[in-house]
Amino acid sequence: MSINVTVPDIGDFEKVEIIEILVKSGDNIKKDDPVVTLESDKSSVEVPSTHEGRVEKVNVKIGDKVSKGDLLITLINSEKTNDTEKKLPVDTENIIKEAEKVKEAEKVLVLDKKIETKTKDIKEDKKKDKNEKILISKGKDIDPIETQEWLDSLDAVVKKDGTDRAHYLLKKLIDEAYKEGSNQPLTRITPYINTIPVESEIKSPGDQNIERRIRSLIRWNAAAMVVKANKKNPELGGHIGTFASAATLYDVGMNHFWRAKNNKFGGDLIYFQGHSAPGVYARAYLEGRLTEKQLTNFRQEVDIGGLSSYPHPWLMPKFWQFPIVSMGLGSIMSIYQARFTKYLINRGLLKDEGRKIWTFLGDGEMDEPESLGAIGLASREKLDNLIFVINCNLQRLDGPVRGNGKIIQELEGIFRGAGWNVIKVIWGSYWDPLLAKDKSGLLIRRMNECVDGEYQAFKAKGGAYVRENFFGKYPALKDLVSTMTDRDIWKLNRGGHDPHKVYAAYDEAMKTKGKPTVILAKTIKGYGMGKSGESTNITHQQKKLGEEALLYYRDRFDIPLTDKQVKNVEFYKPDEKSEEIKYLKERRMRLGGNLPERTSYAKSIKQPSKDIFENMLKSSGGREMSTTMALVRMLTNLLRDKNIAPRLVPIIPDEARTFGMEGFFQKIGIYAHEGQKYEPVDSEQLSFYREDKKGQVLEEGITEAGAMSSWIAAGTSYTNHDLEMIPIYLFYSMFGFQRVMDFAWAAGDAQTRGFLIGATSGKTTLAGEGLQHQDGHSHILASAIPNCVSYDPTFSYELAIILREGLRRMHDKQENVFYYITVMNENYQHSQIPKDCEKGILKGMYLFKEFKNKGKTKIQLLGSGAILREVIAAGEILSKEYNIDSDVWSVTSFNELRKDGMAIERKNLLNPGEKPEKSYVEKCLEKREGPIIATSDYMRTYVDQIRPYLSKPFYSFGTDGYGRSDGRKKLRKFFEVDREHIVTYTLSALAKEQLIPSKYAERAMKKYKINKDKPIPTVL
Ligand SMILES: Cc1ncc(C[n+]2csc(CCOP(=O)(O)OP(=O)(O)O)c2C)c(N)n1
Ligand SMILES: [Mg+2]
Repeated sequence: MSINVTVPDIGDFEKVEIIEILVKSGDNIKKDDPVVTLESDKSSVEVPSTHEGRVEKVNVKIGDKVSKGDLLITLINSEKTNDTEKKLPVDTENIIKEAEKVKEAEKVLVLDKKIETKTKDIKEDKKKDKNEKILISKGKDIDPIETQEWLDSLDAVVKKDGTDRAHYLLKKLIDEAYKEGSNQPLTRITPYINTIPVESEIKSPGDQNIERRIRSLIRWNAAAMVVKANKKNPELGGHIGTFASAATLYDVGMNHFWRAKNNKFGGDLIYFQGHSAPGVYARAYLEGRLTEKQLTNFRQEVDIGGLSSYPHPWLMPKFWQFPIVSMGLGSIMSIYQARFTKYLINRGLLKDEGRKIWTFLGDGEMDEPESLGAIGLASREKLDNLIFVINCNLQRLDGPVRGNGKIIQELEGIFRGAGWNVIKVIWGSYWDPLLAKDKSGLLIRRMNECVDGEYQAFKAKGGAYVRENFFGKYPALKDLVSTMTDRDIWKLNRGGHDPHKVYAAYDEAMKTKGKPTVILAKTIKGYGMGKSGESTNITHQQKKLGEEALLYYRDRFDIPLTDKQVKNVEFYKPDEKSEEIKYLKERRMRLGGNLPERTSYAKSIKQPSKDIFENMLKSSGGREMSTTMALVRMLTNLLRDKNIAPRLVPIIPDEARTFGMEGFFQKIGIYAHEGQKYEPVDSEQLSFYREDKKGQVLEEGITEAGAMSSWIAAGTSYTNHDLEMIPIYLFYSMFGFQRVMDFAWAAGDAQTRGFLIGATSGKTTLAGEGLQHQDGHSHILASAIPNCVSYDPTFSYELAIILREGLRRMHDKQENVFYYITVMNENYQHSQIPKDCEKGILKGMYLFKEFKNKGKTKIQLLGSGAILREVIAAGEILSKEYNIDSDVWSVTSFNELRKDGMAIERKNLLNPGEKPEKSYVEKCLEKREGPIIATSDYMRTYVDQIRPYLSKPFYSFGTDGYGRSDGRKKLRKFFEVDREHIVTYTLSALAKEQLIPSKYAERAMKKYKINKDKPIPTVL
């Protein structure tokens, strides 16, 4: 049977051009195989076959314009309809359905009846109640006996049916009360006590004595490292107080939970809080991974063998994995890391081994918008592979995080409201007997009413102060601790310093399904530092401990060092055969190896065959298109390559349609961990919004920070998952680096590999949108990142060469660079690749055209990106109307030219006796005649970068100043980068160089109506 494959619904488009035919008659094709590619001026999409079969006839040719319903090909059907096999006979199916319906109806009936009688009873009771209404004064218990009855009932339910049942009943009661018009109680916050009750705590299997000794040694060495460095040179800085507060939180993880990467397991990923790095080094020292010399050289990295201040993979590439010392980045980056891990699993690229992502954050850090900005995504996507540990030492750098409130309660409310599993670890085991004894609830009440400013003071001022000011408020509480000494009171510990409580919390977090977990651990900043900074406002900055303080610290943690050794600030490492070292190593061995450790066993990706890019090197003929469209076409082609296709990760923050990428929705699907639960409104159309569990596109919504975090996760997958991926993140170029520069910097540090695409770039090229949208500086920002390679191409062949090289360098040769490429939305024709320009395209410039009119005067015209075409047009005018010859250079990257110039200049200066080498830009231009006029659609600084490496007169033009909305022509005139201004300024520059009389420039100004009195655009 012959089947027609026609043009499907393609939305509002009519008469769309066929640019590729992907099948020929005789081909055997499958359902969904692409048949043709259609391209409108906005997007390019492949049309998939609706059936499987052999192509009988192709009814269209390249260049044809088609609309919905037009015949594309005919197929001879070879589809096996196994529907009959799968389907049950209709009668059987109906019988089953009927039976099921009856069953369901019965169930509902029984339930209904139960509910009916119950609600009737309740309603009647309530009516009664309402009549005998008692006036309730707010907050006071007007009937304690009744309250106790309710509490007893609850207690009975918990005992008989468990907490889940109690929770269910409470929820039912609340819902019922809501229906009756009562105010909803605030349920987001629980009392200021531990979430896990003592009786439910899972006990640590560890040897607590040894673990305490190990922890003490780590504490000592971490503090000694900072003190030693600052003794040597007070400039070096460092932090003691932060790790001192977090030591137990890390130790329990290291001894019992965090599994390393090895040949059997992918490894948990741990985001260590940046400024607790000394503690991480101190443990690695005991493990024998770092030497004493390295510890001595903490924060002295310039000579080989030092340790970096914070986690910087760039500086310690075999050790650190995640650069998160810039506050706030750790939270969002790890959320997207957890999401990307699930993405790889759902796409079938990674085995689900139950790996976890653990993120350590400061309580002060939670004020950063990036810290909380993505927590909704984590619960929405059910990231149960994610565990946050927020070290709530109640302090940040200057003072308390919430002196007048309680940060733990505030964070509990926020995270619980966002759908996270919240585990509060507030009080240590010494509090358990007191809480058990306190039948009146007064202790919890006191705990609830104290604010963090007070809690901070309690720990700074000692046991007697706590007795008076905490317990002393209520006589009954004072009595509760009457048999305890001040020292006993002082010993009442906080949850985050109690390994039992921490263990129980971690254990529960590991078991939690269906949602992410946050552990809010209450600790003391500068724990153990005594007068020199335990829980004081200066703790964060404390980096020099005097002799007395060091001796106190030694005694506090029982470090076996003599006074003399303490005064010398010596490190302490027990013998390899000691119990401590054996225990520590054995724990890590059981957990698969060392942490943190950065490795990569990713295989490089086989590069696509040349023909994938071949089409892009040809002239577009009469066809006009934008470089954005050219890029989308290239990506479409890459998706046909079996090696590249599965590894591509297109990332878009809600601009797929702007960039003409909606064809990807249908082709590779949008990643959605729950698939698509609804019939999309545009399901009839070819490019419908198709969500899929195996979807490939990361459609992030409007979050550049989130999209960037995804890009970093994908671009470091080669080390975190041993799987090389190719992330390509397209953004509005103005909302790229400008919005997420700190992430881009961290991406460089993390050695992220992938493409960033600044779409709709150029200040005069994105017409209409105006001041906040028109980008004239993203390349300047890109140039600040040392391992970012950036390009501003004009023609599709340039883009193809750059993209191909990027793939080769990053994903085949596995170089640690990333690419920033700008593309435009201006449609124009693209010429065929000129001969021998590939090297120049990659180095940053090549000779595009020579205007040889045998004129006497000559000029070098340099242009880039969107403005190159204006420069070419100016060359033509100069040649035709003024008899001035020119060489026109396409500068694909002023940034790359600068890098080369800088390196060569430095080399020459370091070798003054030798013949100087020439930079690439100098080599290109030295033998060429005439001054240089260079123009781009970016601020002049971009172009000026090559000025130092040239010995000829040099004039730069660009788009300095705020953008504004208008058409491209007017904008280019306004910023003086249109062909008329380039001609005029060229004539003027030639006059200045005494090469032609000034009258030509004056005449041109009149001719082109250039107003000399118009102020420079930077002030407009
Ligand atoms: C974006 C950013 N701003 C400022 C800093 C400087 N800084 C380092 S630590 C710190 C205080 C951190 O307090 P908190 O998050 O509570 O961590 P703690 O040290 O108390 O564990 C500040 C302001 C930074 N690292 N990053
Ligand atoms: Mg803090």
